[in-house]
Amino acid sequence: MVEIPLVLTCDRKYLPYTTVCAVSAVRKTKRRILLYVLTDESVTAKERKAFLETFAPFGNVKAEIIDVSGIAPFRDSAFPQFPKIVYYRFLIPQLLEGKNVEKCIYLDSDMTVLADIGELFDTPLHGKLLGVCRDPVMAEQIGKQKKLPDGRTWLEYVQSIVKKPENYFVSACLVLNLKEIRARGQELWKKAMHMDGTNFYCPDQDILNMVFEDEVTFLPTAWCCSPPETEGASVPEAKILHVKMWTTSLHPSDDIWFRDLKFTPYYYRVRAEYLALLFERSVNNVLRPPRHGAVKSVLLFVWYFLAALAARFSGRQKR
Ligand SMILES: [Mn+2]
Repeated sequence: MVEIPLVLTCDRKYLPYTTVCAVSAVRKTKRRILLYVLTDESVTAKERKAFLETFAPFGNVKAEIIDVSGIAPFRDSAFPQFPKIVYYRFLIPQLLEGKNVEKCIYLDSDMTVLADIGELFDTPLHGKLLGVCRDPVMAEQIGKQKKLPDGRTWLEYVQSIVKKPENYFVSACLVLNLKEIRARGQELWKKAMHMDGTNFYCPDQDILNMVFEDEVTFLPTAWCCSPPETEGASVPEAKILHVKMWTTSLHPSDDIWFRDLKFTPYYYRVRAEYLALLFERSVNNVLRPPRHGAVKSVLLFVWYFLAALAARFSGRQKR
């Protein structure tokens, strides 16, 4: 197959970030991408139009929005970082059924594609239902012997999900073998769809691990890299980054993400929100010394911030 079906999911809040993720894939991939975005009633008609128009200048993509409102029976998780959209990926086999698609890539919206996803798409799946990457974040948490709020270690938790904790995979980057899922994976898929993720720490991811543990083939971890936030911690071999770049201030790779953002209608909005976030964090850091009250701290901060801006724009201080 020459064309590469790529599926993303979002609601209104995630739409700008989903758009950046899609743009990053389109810009780095030579072959034509069939882009399917699964979304719900929260995204307005105007926003849908703007989304589709974003991809018009690119010659190698055909974008389509698939509305899942009404067919998505999912509930928000107990944890606010997991809204119900995390389950929309479970709808992919059903929604692509009539589209003659034998295989597709699914990516989380908080990803940035750095390499041609044709290579990911062509990786052999050896008859398994899913291509996945081992979860580097979970491995790190297990290594640090971090504990969960319920007192269990992460290792104990993962052992309650899968037989082999070292094979626990991340659900952010999946290659779905739709042909094989249709042929013999329907029951497993139905099982996953109807499981209640409310009490899992990583709802959709834990469910996929539980159900498909014996039905995955492992892809190189370069396709799902979660570099630490510390400065200088870029991952040179990374082909896809998995970082919420819009909340991760001064990440070494944020310039890559902002470059892709420029191709979307959200550039100024997201840039402004990012600056406000940096400002808030800086103010909070200023407020830390106990000798100053909040008002004095903010005034001092604003004073020095304006002075620094003036110095930069007058050319007296360039980095
Ligand atoms: Mn993610």
